[in-house]
Amino acid sequence: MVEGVLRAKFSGSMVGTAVGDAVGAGFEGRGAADSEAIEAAAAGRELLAYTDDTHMMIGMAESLVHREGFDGEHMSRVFIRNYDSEPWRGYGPGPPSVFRMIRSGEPWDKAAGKLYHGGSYGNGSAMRIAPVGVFYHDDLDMLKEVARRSSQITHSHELGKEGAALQAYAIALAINMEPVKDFDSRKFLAELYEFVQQEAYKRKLARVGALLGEADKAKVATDIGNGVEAFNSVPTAIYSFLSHPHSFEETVLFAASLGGDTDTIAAMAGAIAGAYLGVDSVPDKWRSKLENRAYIEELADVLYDVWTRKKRIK
Ligand code: RVK
Ligand code: MG
Ligand code: MG
Repeated sequence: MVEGVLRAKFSGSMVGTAVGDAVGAGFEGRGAADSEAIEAAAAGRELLAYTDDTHMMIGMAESLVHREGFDGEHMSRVFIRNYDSEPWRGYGPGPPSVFRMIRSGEPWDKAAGKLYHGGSYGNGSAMRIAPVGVFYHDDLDMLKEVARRSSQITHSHELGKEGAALQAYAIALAINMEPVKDFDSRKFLAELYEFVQQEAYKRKLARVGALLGEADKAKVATDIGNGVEAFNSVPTAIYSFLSHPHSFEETVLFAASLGGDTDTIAAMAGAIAGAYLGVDSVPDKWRSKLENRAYIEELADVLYDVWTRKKRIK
């Protein structure tokens, strides 16, 4: 792939997460909305501020850059440092409890297992996964391993880990494809279906296939899910992309209008769309107002440079 195209895809996935998060924020916990209402709300805001989804994605990228790859202990420290400086980003209940345990001496890969029963299956480890999806796009075994290990820091339930791995895999597939007119949604979906092992995800991805071509938002939300659990939101983000593969804007507006966990579903849908279409597909009306845009774009660029350097050494 041409250098500039791949660089734009790295940036597209990270900026796509942040823009999706910011556009979807403010509509959480409600029922389905009109895309026009989501668009009008974004247009009315001076700044598109992001939430914990993007804040944690930034932490993932900072750690990958600093360690030139995955280091769980380091990544957990970066999460804690970032959380301590901006705890008001709207974190779910799980991660701050894990951070407290790690701060008190619990090992980074053991703390999360003490939450809920057998760890969290919230979507918190999938929503932040874009940097892993792009950095390991050319090594899918490592991608799966690192997605699961990074999830282990805060979301150690098998369904949490598989949700993070599935979202990373979707991003990697999208990165590895040139955008084409006749994008084959069913082929993309079939690859994801082969990748997952848990029955919960097989079932949800089968629903994604059954509903492709349906415009009924309420049915999508009920059948595939719009909740905070990874299995009720990662497949929904995938559906949002697969039903609008040619448009970042339509993908994000659809995802954000499904109700429920709108910021996170739109963040994950935006991550896949941005990885496929590149950062220039993100409408300027949103990109120009994104909070910390310059920093996020710079981070994506540096992550790309680290990836290039490591590839040359290999
Ligand atoms: C506020 C039962 C479980 C569970 C288990 C449920 C931000 C719990 C972001 C829990 C995202 C919730 C979101 C979230 C990300 C998880 N048994 N219930 N084993 N595991 N749950 O606490 O980082 O918005 O109801 O790990 O995944 O925008 O409270 O947080 O929307 O899932 O939070 O899981 O949240 P947590 P998170
Ligand atoms: Mg959030
Ligand atoms: Mg959310």
